[in-house]
Amino acid sequence: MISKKVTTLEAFIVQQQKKFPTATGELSGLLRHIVLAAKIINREVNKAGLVDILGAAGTDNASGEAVMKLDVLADNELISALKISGDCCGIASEENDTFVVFDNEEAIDAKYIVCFDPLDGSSNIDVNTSIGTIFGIYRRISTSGKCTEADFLQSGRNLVAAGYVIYGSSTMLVYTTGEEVNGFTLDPSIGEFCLSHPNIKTPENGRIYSINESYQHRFSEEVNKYVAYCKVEDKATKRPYSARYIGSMVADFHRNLIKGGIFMYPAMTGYKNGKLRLLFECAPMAFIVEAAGGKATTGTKDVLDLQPTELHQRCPIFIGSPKMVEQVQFFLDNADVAPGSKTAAEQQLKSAPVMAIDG
Ligand code: AHM
Ligand code: MG
Repeated sequence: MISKKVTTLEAFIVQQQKKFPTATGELSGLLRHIVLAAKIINREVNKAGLVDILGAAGTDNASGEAVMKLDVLADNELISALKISGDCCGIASEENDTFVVFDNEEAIDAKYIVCFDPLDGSSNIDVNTSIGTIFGIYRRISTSGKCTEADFLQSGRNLVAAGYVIYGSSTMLVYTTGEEVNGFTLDPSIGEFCLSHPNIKTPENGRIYSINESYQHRFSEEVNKYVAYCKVEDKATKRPYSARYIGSMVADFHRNLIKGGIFMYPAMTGYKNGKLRLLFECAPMAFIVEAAGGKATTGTKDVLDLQPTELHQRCPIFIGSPKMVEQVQFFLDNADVAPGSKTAAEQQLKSAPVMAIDG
């Protein structure tokens, strides 16, 4: 029995659309189809533990059906859902070398394109760790007909909407059109995403830093100094911070968004632009974090201001609570502060901006 008011995602989308009397419903239609694909991906992710019983990827399962790798399956589900939506003229995805044009009659002139990472962190599937789908929606630049590469090479500032789905202890969709960020939790018993985290604001400051520290010897001195700073004992700023790194960006980002923290994937030797992709991972997450009051920088500019020149472009990223991003920027901009040994880090603290910790 329903004992309190529940807002389903569907009802929420309708409410939002009513706020814009000139809205055509195309964006709402797109979101509905992304959500449909997400529910199917969720179902398959939940079954992943059975793969050992049913057969490994690339082989046949007990019923003789080919078992598809989950990231390929997720990619296919999103592509077909978006293609039939009729509201999207093409997509670019981390799984495909080039963009995919939808030239079916109902889609060819549609005004939106979507960039996505269908299953981020998919190396974690085997060990039951949270993974996610990340998406960003842009208005096309060309006016009609088949979409072109230029439609995809847009800076994050042009995003119309972005979101992610996290397949975790529960499945959640978090999305924004640039104003509020709202979170919806999937109730599997009714198959509906229900509003559970309205108007998410990320804490101004936090006590969590997320970075793959095993690459320390490849990071710049400035990045290492910030990491050293995070570990220094200091009551006033509630350090040391806690290190938390799952290796699944959606999961690390989601935790930090809610609790306050910073996620970093910097440039390093061998990866001059880091590992993560601008169009499929960094720009959508930057759009979400800014709408939630946070910040995202490459170290030299806001992630959202970076103009892509190729679909699979990577970029360094420092993203999360605004005061923490400002703090890492301080270290990145001041190469002359002493390196991060404990004594030197204590010296840096004197010259670093003073931070108020919110809890
Ligand atoms: P993927 O898109 O191939 O899954 O890779 C992206 C993932 C992110 O989710 C995560 O933050 C990062 O790779 C982890 O990389 P690393 O193992 O180098 O720390
Ligand atoms: Mg990825």
